[in-house]
Parts: sequence; structure tokens; C-alpha cells
Amino acid sequence: MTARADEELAERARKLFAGPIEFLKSAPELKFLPDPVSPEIAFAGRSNVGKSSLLNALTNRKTLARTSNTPGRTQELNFFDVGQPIELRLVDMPGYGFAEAPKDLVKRWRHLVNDYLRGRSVLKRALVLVDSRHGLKEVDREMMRMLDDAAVSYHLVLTKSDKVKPSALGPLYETTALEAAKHPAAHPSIFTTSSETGSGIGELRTAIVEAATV
Ligand SMILES: Nc1nc2c(ncn2[C@@H]2O[C@H](COP(=O)(O)OP(=O)(O)OP(=O)(O)O)[C@@H](O)[C@H]2O)c(=O)[nH]1
Ligand SMILES: [Mg+2]
Repeated sequence: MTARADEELAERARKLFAGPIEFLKSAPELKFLPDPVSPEIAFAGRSNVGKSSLLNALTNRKTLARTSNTPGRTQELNFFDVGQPIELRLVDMPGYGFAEAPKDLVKRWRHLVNDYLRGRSVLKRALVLVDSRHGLKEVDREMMRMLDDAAVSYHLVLTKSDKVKPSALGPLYETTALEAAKHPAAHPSIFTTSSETGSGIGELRTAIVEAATV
């Protein structure tokens, strides 16, 4: 892409995310999914990694998605319509990998997410959020394999970058990129973000709009 086209895309993304965005619905089961009328971008990641906070930061809203210190706050697929008329849909998925999760819940989560990932033709890309303080964990690798198997392309996003020393971010990026390269559906672009400071948020907006457009 030319520098000019890049800038235009960034500007389009900025405007889109500054405009109308609305919570559409929660789907606790597959049968409650909305009609697939627009491209979708899904947010995945361990519980408490900052999925809902990232959604709020991307959309410049404080309380669009519910955030919390209690792991497992988000237990359904939550759909947010971006643009009016709608241009794309953001999907906040339930977090995985918290110790206290009852087995039944984990099973239900796995089915819901797996069915959604495999059956959704409008799903253009997923974002797999990884806490910058911890790096990739086994549960993240499981999620990555699930996406590889479903052939859904995804970006890794290193969240809460404000919580680690700037000098640690480079090595973290390198090890994460090396591992991503082994996964067929992992996109080579990895993002580093902070919902607290806004770092990396603009770049991620642009990537989302780009993924929704192709
Ligand atoms: N310092 C800092 N804190 C963050 C950031 N993003 C999220 N947090 C905090 O981390 C906690 C969890 O954030 P959520 O956005 O609710 O996490 P989640 O991934 O949606 O969690 P579940 O819905 O349980 O899966 C909250 O206390 C947030 O304030 C960040 O970029 N920087
Ligand atoms: Mg959440």
C-alpha cells in the first residue's frame, strides 16, 4: 500500500470510530447470533487481559463494554455495531483460562466460541489479546490453534503495555513474533497497546478497518 493510501485508511478509521457505535446484543447461545449483515472482528483473550477495555479505548467510550476486576465478567458474545449505516461489527468474546471457572462454563464457552468461529462467514479477523506482563500462555496457544483450525486469520495484540518497562517491550515483541510465525493463521503484524494511555490504539483501528474491507 502507498503512504498516501495508508494515511487515507487511517483517517477513515479514525472518523469511523469517532462516529456512531452501538451495542447491538448479547448472544449466550448460537441461536441468538444476529443476522450476518456486515464484516465482523472478534476479540479473544484470557479473562482480565483487557478485551472490554480495549473495545472502549478503540471506540473512545468509557462504558460501551463492561469492564471489571472480576475474571469472567463477559460470558456471552457481545456485538457492537460500528457506523451508521453499519460498516463493521466488533464482537467481545468471553475470556478463557481463569482458575475458578466451573468445568460446565468452560465447556459451554468452548462450544459457543468454536461454533461461532467455524460457522461465521462474515468473520474477517480475530484479535487475540495477550497481557504484556505475561506473554503467551498455554491457553493462548490453544486459542491460536482453534483459530488456525477454523482458518480465521488473527492478530496478536500485546495489551496493558503501560504496565511493563519500555525496555521489556522489544524482547516481548520478538518472542511473540517468533511464535506467531509458527501458526498458519497468525497475521505477521502484531500490535502493542495500552487502553490506559492510548498507545497503539490508532494503529489497531486502522488494522480493523483494513481487515473489514478486504
Ligand atoms: N493499566 C492498565 N490496565 C488495564 C488495561 N486494560 C485493562 N486494564 C484493567 O484490567 C482489568 C480487566 O479489564 P477488562 O477489560 O474487564 O478485561 P476482559 O478481558 O474484558 O475480562 P473478561 O471480560 O473477564 O474476560 C480492569 O481492571 C481494567 O481496568 C491497560 O491497558 N492498562
Ligand atoms: Mg470483558
